[in-house]
Amino acid sequence: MATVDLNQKIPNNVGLADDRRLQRALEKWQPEFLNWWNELGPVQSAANDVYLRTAIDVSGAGWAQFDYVRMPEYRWGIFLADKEEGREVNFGSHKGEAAWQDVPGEYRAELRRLIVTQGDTEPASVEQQRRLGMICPSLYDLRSLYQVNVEEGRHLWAMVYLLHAYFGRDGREEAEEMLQRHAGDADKPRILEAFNENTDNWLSFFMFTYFQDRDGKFQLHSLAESGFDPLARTCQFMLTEEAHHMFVGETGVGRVVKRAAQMSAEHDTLDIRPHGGIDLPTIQKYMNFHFSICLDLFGQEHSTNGANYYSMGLKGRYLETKIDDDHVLTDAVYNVPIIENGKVATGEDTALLAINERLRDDYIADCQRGVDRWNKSIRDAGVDFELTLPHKAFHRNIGTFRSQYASPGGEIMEKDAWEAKAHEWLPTEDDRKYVLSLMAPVHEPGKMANWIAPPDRGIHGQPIEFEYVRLH
Ligand code: BYC
Ligand code: FE
Ligand code: FE
Repeated sequence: MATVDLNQKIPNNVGLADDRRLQRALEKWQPEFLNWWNELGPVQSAANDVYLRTAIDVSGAGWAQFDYVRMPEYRWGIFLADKEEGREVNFGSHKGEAAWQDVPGEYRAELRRLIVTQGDTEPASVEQQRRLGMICPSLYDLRSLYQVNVEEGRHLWAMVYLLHAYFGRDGREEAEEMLQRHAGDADKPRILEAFNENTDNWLSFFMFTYFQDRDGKFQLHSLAESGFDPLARTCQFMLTEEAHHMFVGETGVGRVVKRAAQMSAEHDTLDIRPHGGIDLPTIQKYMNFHFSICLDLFGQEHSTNGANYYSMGLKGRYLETKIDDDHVLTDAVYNVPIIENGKVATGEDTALLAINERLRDDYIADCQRGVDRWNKSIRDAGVDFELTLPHKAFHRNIGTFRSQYASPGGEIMEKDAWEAKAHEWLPTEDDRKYVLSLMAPVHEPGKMANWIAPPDRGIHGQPIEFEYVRLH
């Protein structure tokens, strides 16, 4: 069950060959996916040989095979974590019932919406990152970008499989639409705001994989708790791939920070632009931007959708089964931010209605850990600067703080005063131009662009100077 035959037309561990209808439907979608990949995936990449890992097994160690692959020939497939016998719905009003192997009819619309929203982000991120390969800071980084891209493509397959297998005709229609909405498209944008943003430089890419893929981690964890077993199982396996995306983000930002700190120490100034570095204050601004748009991805603080998804048993909390409470939350409360007398204060909501906020809080705590590590490397270089996550009220477009003007410290301000300060807090046109001006491709194996430190080690035991991508 666990091992996957990569020679099948659609590699899978779901017994696709035994379900001819489903197999035919997915084989019809496959060329549409490839067309999309060729048109809107990584530009000018089709002929490159890329040292990629491909999933061959879903059970723990040894799930990956590493080899040179041309991306259009990547074995995108359908992999579900192994079934856990006797699994139950672990939360909500159906707690204790056997986990559902089919879609519960009364929750069909909600479940479809969750799967569609999750699925939509996957191709969106590939579209957002499609031009980055042209300006890679090293072959090592180019390979990381491509690895992330093919896996996001596979994550789309994961959701499309669920739509095809469990939602009949409207599932197939949703699968088509996944390839029709596009990141940043004026008429048919992607569903969630952050997936329409421009990601045209590598500092943004690393921030994206640190902060935005981490939203993926938390959302996938919540869906991995689902009482709808096929969704839970597919998300469990997606999480193993997700870990690498966040590694790319954490080490990527970490290497830019390390180089900035080195240059700052060497020249005894934070202003390292004359030396071709990305200065720490600019890194802080990019962090403010990416973190704040990602906080929006958790939805409103007070959400009946969130409460319903939970009570229906469709979407749980982070590490639901490890939490010590009744998992029904009829009487529980949760602290939520409110605005009182022009200040951010702490209010109380029912735990059910505050499900989104709780996940956002779990996410923030997880984000902070990498920031602490980056700060250690700044201190180690002997530089007096500290990166800080902005307050959750800062630069928000969903929920309580929408249409508010809060500083990164969390002070609510007048619009004019905020706007006069915004250039200190968010990347300006000039900052963006400067960062973009540094983005020139580096193609010599082992060589790094000047603004980024080399990684500590290579991929899969290979040296850093390994030819991770053979360009053609
Ligand atoms: N943008 O009740 P609320 C990943 C809408 S990332 C635009 O708070 P809910 C990945 C909302 O739809 C993980 N609209 O919303 C990362 C609702 O609309 P209606 C992606 C937004 O439903 C990197 C209204 O506002 N997975 O995998 O509780 C690379 C009321 O809001 C936004 C998921 O998101 C927004 N940010 O929460 C590749 C999991 N936020 O009903 C991949 C599935 C809210 O008024 N999705 N709205 O028309 C969900 O669980 C929920 O849809 C959300 C939103 C948590 C996103
Ligand atoms: Fe993903
Ligand atoms: Fe990801």
